[in-house]
Formats: sequence, structure tokens, C-alpha cells
Amino acid sequence: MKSRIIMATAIALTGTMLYCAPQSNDNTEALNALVLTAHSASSDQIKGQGTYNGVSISYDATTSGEDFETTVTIDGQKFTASLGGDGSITLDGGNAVLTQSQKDALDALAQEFASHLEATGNTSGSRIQVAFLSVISYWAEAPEGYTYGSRSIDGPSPAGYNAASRNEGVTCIRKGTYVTAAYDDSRGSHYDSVLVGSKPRSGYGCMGRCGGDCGSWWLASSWTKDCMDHDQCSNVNYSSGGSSDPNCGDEFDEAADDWLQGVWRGCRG
Ligand SMILES: [Ca+2]
Ligand SMILES: [Ca+2]
Repeated sequence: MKSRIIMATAIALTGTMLYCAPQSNDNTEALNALVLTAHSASSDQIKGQGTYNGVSISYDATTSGEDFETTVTIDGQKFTASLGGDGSITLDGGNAVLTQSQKDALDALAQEFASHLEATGNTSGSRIQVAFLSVISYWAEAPEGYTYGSRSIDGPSPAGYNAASRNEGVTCIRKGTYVTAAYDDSRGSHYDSVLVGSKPRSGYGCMGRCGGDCGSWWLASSWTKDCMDHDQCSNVNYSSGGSSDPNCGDEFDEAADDWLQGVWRGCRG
């Protein structure tokens, strides 16, 4: 991992407001540290603010039953996400494009939360913890230059003009099994048998896992059919740019619900 989190006081996932001061005797570490100046958490709300490498970040997440909502503000830019218990998803980033250091700040925040799940032995997490981690890691891992616009996902879609590309909802796949990756590109529709978890080339480890390559050891991953479709499309087409890619952008969009809800649905490979 790029950076270390430094906190003077451990954050509890339940409890009242804690104040955490940065360490000041090591400039190199302090430069790369996430410094949370406030954090509070309960079973249905997580809230706090801090800085990372000069990037200011604040967050507020709530749950009501299985419905989840969060607002994250990064250097003044507001990002919102709602994940419904019914599978519906609404995202809005106000058409922002995040810099690498802003994404690193989100990544540091995700790592901070994940480390505390591990510390408490509760690695599966509650709805609010799993959803919050999924959302901020989804934003943190978006392709370079990605525009965080407004979008809604209502669940599975019927086959469209190109039959191979459609949203299959969140369908779990298992490591070590073969699945048929279905996708379309400028040459037409394709159905390729791919081993889940295989690595066809550098940067394409963990085929079928949502997100680039094999991800981070500290974060639970989703393994699903739509993520396999996107992985194989990207692998074959050497695509980039997420939803703006001419060949695999549709597969990228169809995998958003998998990435955001897959861990919660138990698609852990
Ligand atoms: Ca999907
Ligand atoms: Ca496509």
C-alpha cells in the first residue's frame, strides 16, 4: 500500500466522537497520513472529517433497514450514493474528475475503515460498513479521467441491440470454475469461456473480480458475472476509460451494481 495511516487514537466503529491528532515528529509519514479530526459511528450512522496529503475529506453515511445513503465531500466537491435494499443504485458526483491524490485520500479512508473491521474480528461487516467501503473504493478505483456524473441503476436489463451485452443484475461466480463471459465490441458479440480467478496477462489477475487486477488484500471483493464480462472485454480489447470506452464502457456500467452490492449479496468468490 502506498501510504500508512497514522492516528493517535484508534477509531472505534461504535461509540462517540473521538479526536485524533497527527504525529508531528516524522515529516515523511505525516505527509502521507490520513488525519481524521473527527469521527463518530453508531449502528446506523458513520460521520467524520479529515485530511490526507492536503486533500480535505468529509463523510456522512446512514442506513435505514437495508437502504444506505452517503455523502462524501472531497475538496469541496460533493459525491452522493444511495444503495437500496431492493438493489437500486443512485450515484452523483456532480461531473467531477478526481485527481490521483484525491483518489488516494478515498483509498486511505477505505483502508482505515477496513483495518478496524479486521481489528474487531468483524470482517464481514454490517450493512453500513460494507456499503460505505464499497462506495468509496468504487470511487477511488475509477479509471483515470473518469467523470463522476449522475446515474441510476434499477437492476437487470433485457438484452439490447447487441445481445451479448446486458446487465445480469448481481450474479455470483466462484473462483476455480469456468463461466462464459458475454460482451460486445466493434467486431460483434462474443462468448468466451474463462476460468474465474485466472490471469491471462499482466494487470489482469483475478478474472471475474470487480475492480482492477486483484485489488487490495485488506478489502473484501465482489466476484460476479458482469464483472467477468467486463474483465474479458477489457482484456481482449485493451480497453481503458471505464464507461467512456467505446467497446467495453457498457460492460463497465453493467458491472457497477455488482461492485457496489456484490459483497453485501455474498458474492465473495
Ligand atoms: Ca450488474
Ligand atoms: Ca461492449
